[in-house]
Amino acid sequence: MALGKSQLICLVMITLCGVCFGAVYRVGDSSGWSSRGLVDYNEWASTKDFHVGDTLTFSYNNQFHNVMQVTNEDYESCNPASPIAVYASGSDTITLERPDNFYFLCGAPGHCQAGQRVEILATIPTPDDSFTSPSPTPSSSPAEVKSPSSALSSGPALHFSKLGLGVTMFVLSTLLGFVF
Ligand SMILES: [Cu+2]
Repeated sequence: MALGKSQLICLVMITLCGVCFGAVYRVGDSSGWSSRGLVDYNEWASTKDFHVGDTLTFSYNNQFHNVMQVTNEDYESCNPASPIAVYASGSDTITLERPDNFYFLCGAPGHCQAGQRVEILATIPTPDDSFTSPSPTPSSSPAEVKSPSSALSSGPALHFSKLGLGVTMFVLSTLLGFVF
């Protein structure tokens, strides 16, 4: 084996980086974040499989709407008075940083009641789950090109997480073989 230990560690880091790239979800897809009843956001969410590291993008006109992360209780009662976090840029990207239930609503009067709220359950990704994730956005592709797994497959990006994990396991076991 021509590779030194440091090179192997490097490989592991690069591979782990690839695994950490999450999917990006635009809330409501083309309708964005709206109170017009165009989207049932919880129905939208139920068709997705959210994982830690994924990001949500809320797109909306910030003259009329905002995004508040709230507690379960405030979500159920549409209470915007004590949010955990408030976003109001009109294009907010929120990363799901831990496995948990996340609750979002629009704080404008009446909007939450009209259905502008969503509950997101983020789980820890498993290799099998990554097959159902949508492709990462183009911006995450360059890192993929540098990854060791790209030599193994020119397939769609959505297979990358699984490949990355597999390669990581392989490299880790090789590393362990060197050490012990
Ligand atoms: Cu609103």
